[in-house]
Amino acid sequence: MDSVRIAIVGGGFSGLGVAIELLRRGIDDFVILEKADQLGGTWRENTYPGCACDVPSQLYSYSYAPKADWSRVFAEQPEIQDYLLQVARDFGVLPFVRHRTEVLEARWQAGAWALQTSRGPLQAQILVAGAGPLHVPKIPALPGRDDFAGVSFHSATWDHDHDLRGRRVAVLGTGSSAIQFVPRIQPEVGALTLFQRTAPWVLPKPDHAIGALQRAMFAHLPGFQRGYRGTLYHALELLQLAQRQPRVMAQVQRIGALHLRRQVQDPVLRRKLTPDFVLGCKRLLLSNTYYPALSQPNVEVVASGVARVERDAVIASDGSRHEVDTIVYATGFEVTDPPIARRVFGEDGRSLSAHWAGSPRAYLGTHVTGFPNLFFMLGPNLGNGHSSAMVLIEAQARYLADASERMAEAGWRAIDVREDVEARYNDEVQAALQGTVWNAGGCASWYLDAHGRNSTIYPWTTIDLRRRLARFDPSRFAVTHARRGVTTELRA
Ligand code: N01
Repeated sequence: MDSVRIAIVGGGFSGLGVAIELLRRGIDDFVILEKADQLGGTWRENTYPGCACDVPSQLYSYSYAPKADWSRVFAEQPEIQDYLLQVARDFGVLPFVRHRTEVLEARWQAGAWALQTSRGPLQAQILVAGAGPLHVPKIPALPGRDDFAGVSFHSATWDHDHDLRGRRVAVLGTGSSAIQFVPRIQPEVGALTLFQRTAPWVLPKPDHAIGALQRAMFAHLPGFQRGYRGTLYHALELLQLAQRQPRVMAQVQRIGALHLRRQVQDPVLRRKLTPDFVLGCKRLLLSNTYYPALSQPNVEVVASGVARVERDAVIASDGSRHEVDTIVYATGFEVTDPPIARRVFGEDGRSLSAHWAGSPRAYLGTHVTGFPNLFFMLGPNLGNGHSSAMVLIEAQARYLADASERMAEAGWRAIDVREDVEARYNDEVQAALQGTVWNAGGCASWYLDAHGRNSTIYPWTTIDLRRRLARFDPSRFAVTHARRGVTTELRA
């Protein structure tokens, strides 16, 4: 059977970051298994109008692959996708990518991962799950949804063949995706009905085109670019500290209230758009164009969830009926039961999904007891609402490469995080989340799982996480020696 040391599932920023780190250390016995015919992950998939990153591009890029000529402070999707592909080419990653290869199943068997892919079986010593936490679109199972006679699609699978000019469009949802595309489609549609179950906080977006002078400074003064990135990074870390304190966030919230007051003159609309939870409880939204778009005469905001769909209409939970010919579901992603968890089976034959039972947990967001040699990228409780995922990806990639080198040097076939270590770490995380704005800010968000447990947010700063991931510590694991096949615990 085809065999590699490391199989990386997914060719987004996570998978690419791991591949680059391995290559930088001279490790080339790995593959990236990518289901599509192009790398990119979320930035290949999400092409909705106005799709952009809400983290400044100078920070939303690999620290070792800075880009001097980002066109804006917050770059849009095509530019981010181009950057990702360029980095893959520059770092020589493409020969390691198996495109159109979907991982259907991965089982821990006889001391290795046995993978079934859409292109045949593969064995790997180490499995890296880099399929992304926000990957699979979530469309609510509304009664009558399938009877809708018009066109409907999710924001992450935008139907670009469907001309929206003059259409009567329903948009469901008011999260990061909706606030980006609503201002873009509003001028061209005939009528836009926005179903808002929860009014979000929206802050001003400090976005602008980057001028030639600043680009030249980034290009010719690497110290200036590093300083700019470092300043951004540390400023955002302060935001994380504030988010741990709902009282502090209630003060920051004044900026959101002022933004709403300035941009929406109509008192009725303003009341509808006023949130009833503490800012930060849901992901922070940034936009200068969202409120003005909602104030246009062709837009109606229905401050209600959706009860059902009919052939030609959406029926709101408040009973009102809205005739439409297009529905855009901006209703988020499957976060707590990602498909990869249903496809990975551990030591006892159970899937990761069954093991988690709707409440993901891991040690350092990376290791799960009973799933040896599995490394989860951006896994449980590694999310952060303030900084760049690239910071986490780089830290995890270095950690993983360290662990892999350590395993090879010591002749360990398998490492499995100790149950008590995983449990203690998760207790610590949950204790730190108590009283934070994510848990106690008075909202229902996708940060909380079906059991009401916060299984997505890392409660501390990314500086703290980088410290924890700086060194692979074998004393936290049961290790199995390759030759002797004996499993021991190297307790400190
Ligand atoms: O999804 P969401 P998203 N009836 O889950 C509503 C990242 N991202 O795609 O608030 C009616 O945030 C739901 O209502 P409520 C980012 O991490 C990043 O917008 O739960 N409405 C909510 O308004 C983000 O957090 C960028 O009451 C229903 C919306 O749908 C994550 O992706 C850009 C409903 C879902 O909001 C997800 O964002 C875009 C129902 N049955 C996205 N079910 C960047 O810039 C759900 N809703 C990096």
